[in-house]
Amino acid sequence: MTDTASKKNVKDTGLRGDYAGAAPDYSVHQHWERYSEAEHDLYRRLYARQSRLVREYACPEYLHALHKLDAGGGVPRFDDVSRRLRGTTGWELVPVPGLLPDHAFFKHLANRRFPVTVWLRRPDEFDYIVEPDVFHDFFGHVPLLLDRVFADYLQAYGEGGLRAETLGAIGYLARLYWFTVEFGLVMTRAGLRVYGAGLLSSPQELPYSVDDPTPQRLPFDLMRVMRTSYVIDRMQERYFVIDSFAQLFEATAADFAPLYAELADAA
Ligand code: HBI
Ligand code: FE
Repeated sequence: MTDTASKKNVKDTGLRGDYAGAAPDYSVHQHWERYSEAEHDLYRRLYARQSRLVREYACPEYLHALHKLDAGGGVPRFDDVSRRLRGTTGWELVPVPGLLPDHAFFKHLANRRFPVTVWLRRPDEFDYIVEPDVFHDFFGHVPLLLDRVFADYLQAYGEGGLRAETLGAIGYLARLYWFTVEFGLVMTRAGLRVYGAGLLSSPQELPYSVDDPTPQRLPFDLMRVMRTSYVIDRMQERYFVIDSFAQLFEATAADFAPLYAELADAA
């Protein structure tokens, strides 16, 4: 979700989660029984509002998966959902305290494990939160783990991230994540739709990203995406539009080493 985690050791970045008790892979226990009724109610209200909005703006694959998951009755039990995911695309959820250092994050994705933050925002953060909480991670990211092509892309992305580390090219791949997994748009027969989690979980930016004339909407181009910087704490000034998840998956098939070299020369 942000490159803060990749810059410094997350234990001292002032992030909200409790990293002290995390395992070496940054996993923690979800302790689902510890969520209060007030937290389940806040989650239900976030889910009710957002699931009305996504009907109009989300891509069909996301809507189909959200319906299948049917996880709007409160904060979901990650173990239950992992069982569902393992049986379809082989993914599972890993409870984490929040943003992870890049290596840990990529390692999980490369092994079909999606890190999901365990804490929920406060009521006064109902409309906006800068760090990913359980609502952003679950409502935004988890449903598309049920889509075979997207799920394959995400694993390929994780493997690419581990390779990028050895080439000092994390920043370029963080941009690819940002402009696809977090803020990606897709052109469908019915028009422009959203698949990016940062948009799907945002009440303001979801309609804005499709309806507002202000932001640029550019055709997905791998090199252009990796050359484009982004801001994390306000609405995006540009979005990239893919034709299909297959297009995304194919984009990761290339060997990125020469691309990184070209980007570094141009920088
Ligand atoms: N950690 N939990 C979590 N979730 C993310 O989306 C995430 C992260 N760490 C790093 C990160 N995203 C991005 O910087 C990577 O794309 C590089
Ligand atoms: Fe995210």
